[in-house]
Amino acid sequence: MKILFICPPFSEHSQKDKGMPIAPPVLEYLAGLTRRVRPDAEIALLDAKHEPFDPDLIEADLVGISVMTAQAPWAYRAADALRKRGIRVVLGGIHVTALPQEAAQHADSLVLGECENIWEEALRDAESTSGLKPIYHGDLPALKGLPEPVTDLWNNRYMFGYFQTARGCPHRCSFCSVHKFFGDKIRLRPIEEVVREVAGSRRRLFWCIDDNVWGVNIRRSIELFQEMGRTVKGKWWFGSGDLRTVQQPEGDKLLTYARRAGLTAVMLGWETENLASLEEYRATAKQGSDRRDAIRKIRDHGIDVMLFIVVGGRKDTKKDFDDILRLCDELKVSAHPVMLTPLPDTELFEQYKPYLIPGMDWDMYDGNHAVFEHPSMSIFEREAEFIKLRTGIFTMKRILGRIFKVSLRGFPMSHFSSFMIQYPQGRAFRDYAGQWMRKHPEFDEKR
Ligand code: B12
Ligand code: SF4
Repeated sequence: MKILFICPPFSEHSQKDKGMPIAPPVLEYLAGLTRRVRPDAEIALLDAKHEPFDPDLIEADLVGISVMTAQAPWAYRAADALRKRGIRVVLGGIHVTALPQEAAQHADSLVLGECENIWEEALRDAESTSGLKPIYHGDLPALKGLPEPVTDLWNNRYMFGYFQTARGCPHRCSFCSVHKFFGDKIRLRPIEEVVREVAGSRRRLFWCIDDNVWGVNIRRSIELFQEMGRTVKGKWWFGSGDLRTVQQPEGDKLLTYARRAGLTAVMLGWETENLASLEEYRATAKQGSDRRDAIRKIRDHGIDVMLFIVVGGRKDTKKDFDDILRLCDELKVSAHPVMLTPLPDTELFEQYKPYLIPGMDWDMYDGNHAVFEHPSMSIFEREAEFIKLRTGIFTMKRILGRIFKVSLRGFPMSHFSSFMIQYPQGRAFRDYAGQWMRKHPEFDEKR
């Protein structure tokens, strides 16, 4: 059986520039899982962000498309075109799981939730006379013995691969899909399996896609980092963590071993400077009591920091956009701001339902757009502030200023990684900002 897995591109309203050179984890993982359950299958991968997609040229018995919300319109169009040619399409991923009735109109079959325990059955059905079932319900599998990603099927050269050590999150941030989809209890991969996978990979640079490389169980994080430091040599990675954990008494120990394990940069959910918004998003618990000090501490250990930020909520004003740039300058850190986006099947979606702007397709839910009414700011005002903030964060002067703030304990890889994370994001966003400004000639950058 010939199976093609596709990762849709960013939405048509997002940046055209490709950003960081990261191989889509989900495709490498699905290839690994498929090789395990159907070793005879012929597998191909298509990252439509980097490669052209022409449905008329696709030759496959089965196409699997992974769908995040912002990718849904592209995925549905692709699926419709492939099915018109008689190619069967399976849709899976977070958006499909949140809105199965919508997705079902564009697929022969849906895979809802995590697919480890049902993918073999779906492939068997695809070849049997009874055929694919309309829906396969995945569960929350134990993470022992997961297949390893397949990295040799690409036409492209990606600088960064990925690894994952856990799924699920006990926090309940209202804008986030993770605790709903992966559950609110953390499931852990055995440390020896993670270490074997990373050590054996032909790649040297990785993104650890865990939502909390630390932030749930400090003892487990320390053990993982100790083992990685002992066993994995000449490999470096970045990941996401929280601010609270490093403020605990064992914070220094955690950071020491994290750097020895190859951690060069960490993305932290600061979210906002507006305390009313922080409470509204239920994101206070993970902040700790002195988050500015937490940042200094991490950087003193030679690990670079990028803040995850949400702007444009209904409790935010123009000041909250300005405060983020001030914060970046004060702490000399970079930030990845997104517009607050009520994604389907999150608590925020229910809360903001009355304010959602009708007629906006899901590709507008990409974190760059204002998709709900605001008490005092128009759509244009919010998007203009967002453009100013995001382009302001990534000027070359600011990028370089930040790199020199990372302690020499992390030299040279943390400094190299700081550049490799910041520069492509800045370039991609400038490209997007250029498109946005052409559509909005009334925009005045200096205002
Ligand atoms: C890696 C990642 C990215 C990467 C790469 C994504 C990619 N396409 O591969 C990049 C940086 C590009 C990215 C971008 C964004 N991301 Co992102 N990202 C992630 C992250 C950290 C890991 C996802 C992952 O690769 N997991 C590993 C794979 C193996 O697992 P998986 O995808 O969950 O798939 C499992 C099942 O879902 C199923 N499955 C999935 N697809 C399919 C398909 C088939 C056919 C089958 C059979 C099964 C199947 O099988 C897998 C194993 O069980 C998640 C957080 C998380 N914890 O999941 C957020 C996450 C997916 N991202 C999210 C968001 C919001 C975004 C952005 C909009 C954020 C932004 N504004 O910058 C952009 C999207 C931009 C766009 N316009 O498309 C949300 C998605 C919510 C939603 N409803 O869509 C998540 C969940 C984060 C969150 N906190 O809510 N992201
Ligand atoms: S934003 Fe991060 S900490 Fe909050 S629920 Fe999502 S994954 Fe957990």
